[in-house]
Amino acid sequence: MKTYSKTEFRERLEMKLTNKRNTTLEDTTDTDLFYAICSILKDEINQASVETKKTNIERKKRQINYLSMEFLIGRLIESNLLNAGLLDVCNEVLTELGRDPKKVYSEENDAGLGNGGLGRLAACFLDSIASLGYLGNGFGIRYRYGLFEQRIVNGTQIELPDNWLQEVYPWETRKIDEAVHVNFGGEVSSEVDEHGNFKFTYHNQETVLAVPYDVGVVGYDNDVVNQLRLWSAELPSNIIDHGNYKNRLEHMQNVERISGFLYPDDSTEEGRFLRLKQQYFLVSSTIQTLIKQFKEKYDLPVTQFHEYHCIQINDTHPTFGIPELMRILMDEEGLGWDEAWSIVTKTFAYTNHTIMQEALEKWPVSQVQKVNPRIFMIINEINERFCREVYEKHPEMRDKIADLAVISNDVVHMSKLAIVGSFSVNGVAALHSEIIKDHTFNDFYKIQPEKFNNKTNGITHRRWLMTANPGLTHLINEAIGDAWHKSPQELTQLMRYYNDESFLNKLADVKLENKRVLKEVIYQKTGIEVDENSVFDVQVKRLHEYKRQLLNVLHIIYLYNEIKRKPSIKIQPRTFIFGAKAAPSYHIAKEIIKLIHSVAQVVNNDADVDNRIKVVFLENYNVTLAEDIMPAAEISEQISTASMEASGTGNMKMMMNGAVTLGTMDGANVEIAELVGKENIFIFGLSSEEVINYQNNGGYQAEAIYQTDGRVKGAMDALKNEQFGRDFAFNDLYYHVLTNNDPYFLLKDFNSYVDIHLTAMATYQDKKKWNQMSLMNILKSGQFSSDRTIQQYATDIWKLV
Ligand code: 26Y
Repeated sequence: MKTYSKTEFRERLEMKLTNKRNTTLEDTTDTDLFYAICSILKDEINQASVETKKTNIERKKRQINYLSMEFLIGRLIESNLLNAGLLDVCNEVLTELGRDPKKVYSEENDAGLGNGGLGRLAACFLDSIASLGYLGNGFGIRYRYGLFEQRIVNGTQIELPDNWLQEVYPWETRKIDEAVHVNFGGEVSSEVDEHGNFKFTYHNQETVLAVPYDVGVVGYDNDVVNQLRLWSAELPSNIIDHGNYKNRLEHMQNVERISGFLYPDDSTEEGRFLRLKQQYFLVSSTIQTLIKQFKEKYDLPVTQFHEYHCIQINDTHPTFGIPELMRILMDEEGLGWDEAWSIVTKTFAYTNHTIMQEALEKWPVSQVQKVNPRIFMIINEINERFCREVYEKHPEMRDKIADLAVISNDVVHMSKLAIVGSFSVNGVAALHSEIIKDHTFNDFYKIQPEKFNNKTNGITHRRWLMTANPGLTHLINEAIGDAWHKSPQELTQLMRYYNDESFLNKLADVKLENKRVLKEVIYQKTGIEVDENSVFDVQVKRLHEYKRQLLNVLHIIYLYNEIKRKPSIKIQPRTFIFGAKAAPSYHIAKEIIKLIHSVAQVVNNDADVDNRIKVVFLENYNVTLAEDIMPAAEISEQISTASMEASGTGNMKMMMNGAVTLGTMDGANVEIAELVGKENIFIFGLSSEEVINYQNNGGYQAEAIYQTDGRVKGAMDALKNEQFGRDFAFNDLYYHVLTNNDPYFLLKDFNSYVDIHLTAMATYQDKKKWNQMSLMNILKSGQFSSDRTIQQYATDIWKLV
């Protein structure tokens, strides 16, 4: 991409301000500046994108298509500037103009088209695919409203619509000429043609227009621009509503609802059905497009499709892609079942992100039929053929067929369909991939072991270190140069500074500065004044019982009661920082948010505490807020019940920014521990094996621990008495834990959690030692760059190299 001197950039900015915003440098607003910068960038991106597409067609290489119901991309301005090589010059020009670059960039709304980890992972992957120069595009939905905006009113979560498209979204290009029709519902009839083959025709279907909006995905310093294609649902203009405008308006609104909302949960029947329609909408529009482009651009028979296309499905949400590709190959391209199936099963690869039974997608047959009857027929056929194959080829598994079946008890099991139709099934961390093989999908592993593999997650170090933490980036560049920008594993070069006190002090200075920035954010958002010299202990992630925010709170309650018991007690001052959205209908999760606020209210204002502990809840945790939080974190709380967090990626973000993990041996924590060594991480609690053993034997005796352990009882009783809320406000939480026999092992792990905090705080007293731990975490974090992850996907699964 073009490089600009400061003068050139400034001239270009002036030109854009005049032409696009009808204003001048002298009296411009931050909004004008933001859109003018976007316009400069967009010119560069479009240019490079045209080149990338051209070379791709010429090279005729295999392409990866990443299908995901979620892309949590956040803001793009800084990341695009960085990758295009324009971040420094833009920052300098803005600063010389007396503008604060951060303020200008904050004009961009977060694109919150995702719930959490899985959506953010998809965004990091796109950045790495482009930065490594691979041919790969993302496909998702352009939700009119993204993940809800969280407001806290009197300690209670309120959900507001996320109106992210209120202003023009500068990065997208509407491509109406590439719109496709997606058909829902109706009936199917079949006839036998002259060759004795079945021909299927569809009637009375509802046709929806899928309009693509393309967002360029800029590779780092390599002139590559891939695409993220987001589909939007519209009413086709040729549909006639018999001149009844009221009907037409209703019809239009109904259709547009398909891409109306990102679903934060699936609590209502209507919501669930719409979600299912969204899934089919995504895969049908995408796969139709891939086939069409393949035929137009490559001039090859469709039987070679899999040689040029691989489709990675991000969890089971895009699994209907499997029957949809079958449908197109058979009903539209005229292939027979076996030929079509052979192509499909060489095209699809499935990533699993959870082993929690309640999160594995299952859809009633009646609903799948309603979404698209032909798709259901194909799923049914896939199931019958698969069951027959197991019966014939694996006699030892005959009594397991009911468990393996894709359809059982009138329910379609999406993960089973995904496994049967894919050539690869991967977990997202080593431990998780083992659990999948040994437990979750053990029966499938027994008959198709070759499909199963692991790809440990990663995060893009460009966003999570280079743009989020310029202070640390600068320090690292000074120390080891900038080879790590393209080869993040080079961060290990920092080992040279392990005993260098002056470097370690500089590292501590950078952290302190980042804590000051976060302190200001906290003050602006909550009015709470925190001490930048206290330890910043951070737990930010979606709110879920298995993630155990409640364990964190119980510990804070314990600390508070210790102080109350003995006000002169010596404790390391600490700031406990939370950020978490709860699914709108998840009652217990919302109660935990309330509890955090009530505890904060009491602790932060108690004179006995004397500011030694502060509790802060930052509302509306999202990608942008995370960019302020990660660089300031010192303790990274990763305390899920062992075996339940597939990987976690916040753990990697904080590690890369020099925080030390305090966590269980779960998800990717296990690999973090292995890399940094047991001395540079604080591990506590049951192992995943222990948890699974207890689960298989009906759990452990929670009540007994509660009755006999004073520390546990003290913390739990605080929920029942009125210490943190009038009218027994947290009775629900108290009884929820005890009457369900504590399924997340809060009480079982409580003591070892309290103890590991003591160890961590004792360690913190030795500043040099702490800085060394922090450095060790940073220098080993290159392993968790998504560049490493994508390299592995590209080599082992996608076969792009
Ligand atoms: C079916 C629907 C309601 C649904 C929607 C979203 C189900 C699940 C999800 C999202 C799951 C998710 O974000 N999982 C997380 O994926 C991360 C990336 O692999 C992991 O790091 C993390 O452990 C896992 O919980």
